[in-house]
Amino acid sequence: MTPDTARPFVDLLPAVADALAAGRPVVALESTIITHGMPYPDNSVMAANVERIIAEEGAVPATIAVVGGRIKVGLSDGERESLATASGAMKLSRADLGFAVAQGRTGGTTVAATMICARMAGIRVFATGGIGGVHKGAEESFDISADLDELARTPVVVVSAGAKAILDIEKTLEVLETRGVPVVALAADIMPAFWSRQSPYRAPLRLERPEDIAALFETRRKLGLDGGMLVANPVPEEDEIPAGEMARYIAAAHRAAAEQKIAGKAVTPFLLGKILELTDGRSLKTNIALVENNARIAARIAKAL
Ligand code: PSU
Ligand code: MN
Repeated sequence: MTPDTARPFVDLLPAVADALAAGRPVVALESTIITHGMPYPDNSVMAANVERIIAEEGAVPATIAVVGGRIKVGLSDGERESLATASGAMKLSRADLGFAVAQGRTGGTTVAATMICARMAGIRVFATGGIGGVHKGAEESFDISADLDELARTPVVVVSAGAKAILDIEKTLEVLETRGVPVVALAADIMPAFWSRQSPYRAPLRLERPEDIAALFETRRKLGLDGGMLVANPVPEEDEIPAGEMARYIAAAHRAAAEQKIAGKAVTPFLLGKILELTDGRSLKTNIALVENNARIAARIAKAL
């Protein structure tokens, strides 16, 4: 639950405040993908395009970030651009959100922190690229993203292209099941793998339309089942990089991370950057396409709610 004492730390963009007050659909967007997930200027172009797509679908976009200690729900064009070029922005998850607010810092919010802030504002749908999850070798490193715990506790629908394929998707699905998080593939039987339409694993649940996702969310609320839901929306065919091909780049990126002893929150940004290099920018094009595709579906779910 969000206490009322959180309100003074949150700035709602006027368009977002109006939409929420009028009960019109709003879609939250994360910002770690802007500060740590993509290089400039692609991050800036992506962030603007995703907002435009949501608006074209008839919903109001709310990109979430912490700027100078203020929790921003909805960024102006200027604020979004500053964040895209900010050096030294923090990567904020549940563990560091309060620190950034208390210390007046600036940072991109991960899936976990964006869910928390979306809930504070009363937003129920959120679009991202891929969630964090159980890293390969987690049995040694204990590296499991806080995104999974947040999905278990915070009632927000997260639309993704699955878990990033740099992760151990099988273990990620296991943890989500243990924590009681419904994982629903949209019109697919197989769990997507971020850059690729298919992973080797079946999706736990399948629904055909955004309206069905909205109905499931509402049913879970009425049943008193708390926590969020993960929607796995496969990247469009024309934009995908087949899983067999990605496997080579992912393995090479993991070798580089091990050689350079990359650990903790640096792991995900390092691997994404390495894969971008190894694919000559192709992974970035796919990443942008899948975020846009998720934004479109998230807007439709928000409209149906
Ligand atoms: N999706 C993307 N690019 C990203 C991320 C997701 O397409 O950069 C970010 C998200 O913010 C996610 C975070 O919450 O990576 C996961 O980081 P970690 O594995 O350290 O929890
Ligand atoms: Mn981690």
